[in-house]
Amino acid sequence: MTKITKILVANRGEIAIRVMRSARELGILTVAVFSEADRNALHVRYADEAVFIGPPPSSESYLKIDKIITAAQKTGADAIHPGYGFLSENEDFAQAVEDAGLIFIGPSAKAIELMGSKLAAKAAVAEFNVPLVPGTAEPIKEITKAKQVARHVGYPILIKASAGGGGKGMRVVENEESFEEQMDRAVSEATSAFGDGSVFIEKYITKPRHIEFQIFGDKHGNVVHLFERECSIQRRHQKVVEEAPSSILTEEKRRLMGEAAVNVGKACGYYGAGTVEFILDDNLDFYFLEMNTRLQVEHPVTEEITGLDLVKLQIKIAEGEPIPFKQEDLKINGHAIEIRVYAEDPANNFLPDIGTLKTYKRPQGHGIRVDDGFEQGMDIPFYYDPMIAKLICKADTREAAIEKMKRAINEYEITGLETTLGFCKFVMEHEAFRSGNFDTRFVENYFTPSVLQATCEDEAMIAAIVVTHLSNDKTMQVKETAHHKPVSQWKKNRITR
Ligand code: MV4
Repeated sequence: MTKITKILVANRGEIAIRVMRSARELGILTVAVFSEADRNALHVRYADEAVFIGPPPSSESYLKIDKIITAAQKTGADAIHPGYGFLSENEDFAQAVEDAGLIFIGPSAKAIELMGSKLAAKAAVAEFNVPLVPGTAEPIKEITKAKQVARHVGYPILIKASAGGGGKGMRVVENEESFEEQMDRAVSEATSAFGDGSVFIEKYITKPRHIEFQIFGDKHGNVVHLFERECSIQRRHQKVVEEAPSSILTEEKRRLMGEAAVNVGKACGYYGAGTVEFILDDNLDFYFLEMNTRLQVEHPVTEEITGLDLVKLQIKIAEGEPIPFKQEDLKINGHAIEIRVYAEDPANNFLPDIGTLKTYKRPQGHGIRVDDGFEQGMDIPFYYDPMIAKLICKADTREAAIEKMKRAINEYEITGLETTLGFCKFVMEHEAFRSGNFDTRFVENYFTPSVLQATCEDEAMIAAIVVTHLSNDKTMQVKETAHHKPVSQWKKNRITR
């Protein structure tokens, strides 16, 4: 057992702050790293110490392994937490941290490497009775043999890059005639994108639901799961809404999937926090897809329904402590939903709309949590992911959590840039979401920018009506904006106070 006394957080924004908060509660000192673009960032101010690591592009700062390790050594940190993104799933980084005599707060470099190869991952878990999508378990070498497999599992099939993941390097093949052409493309794409042209085929599940299980392993061989997160509401592989628990799992299905998730962890000798991704077909049969070897953006919904602090758990495990509870001690408490608030314009193909947070007021009250890294007046830097915040609502039931989320969205005030708040409100109000009857095609099936315009016009109309009945300064501003720019200002001057 090694007590950690000082953690360097190799990340920025909300996740850096999230990690530092838990460290501080454990009496552990914190070190931030920052690029030129983040001199005034909140994670820098929050930390006990901060080290400058280079120019704004992440390739010259947050992705520089030696600069980060040097910063840890210089400040006397004894552990590094990678957050998510950046170096969090880089086995060379994990190894370099350990080689420098520091503790990597995450899994072993070996586990990261194994799960980074989709084929190696499938091979490893197959021996542990984890259901896999029908297809090939080895890289495709011969086209005739591959065609045989495809014919056997049935078209449409999906060609995936072994080194891909998160939807990168996938190709749907509708019939045998286009097989060869698509295969050639997939191989050359995988070669240029990942430096590894290995591809494999799977039956294409056409309307999958994406359900992932949070697992934790310790350094003593114990693995548990912390139930599931439903992440089917996504847009181009970017999650928009996540919730726990999933409304379609029965107790029995949850038990079976949880067991499979634990087996995935056991298959790779996993320790730390990990996420096992499954897809479910319309029979609700589930298949292992891949494993993410990091703490995920959406971890707060799991924290809300289990009452556990996942970052503290990560730190304890990194120190060598055994998991402090048994699987059967865990139970789901209530329902939690997270939405991601991005500085993107849903009316304009979700183009990043970076700029200054002219007004920034968070919603408050019982069951509402906001994880963010900004304050009013700050700029959203252009160099990084444009996520402004995660808004998490927790209540006794799914219905109550949805209603709470609607209130929270209405009370969130952000001006100066466009955000995905209105888009998330659209999801919360949609019948398919409310009924629980949706799959990963929700956004493409139901969303067009015109659904926002409708909301906007309604609000402009309501604004105009309110203004005719009231005449204080505040509502006068609403009137002006609503009248001059009714379309693009739809969420900037909400009057639902
Ligand atoms: C699939 C699939 C259908 N059939 N595999 C996308 C992300 C990557 N983790 C795997 N993905 C998929 N794999 C088979 N055999 C559909 C997807 C998929 C998807 C999966 C989860 C969440 C959203 C998705 C959106 C499009 C496609």
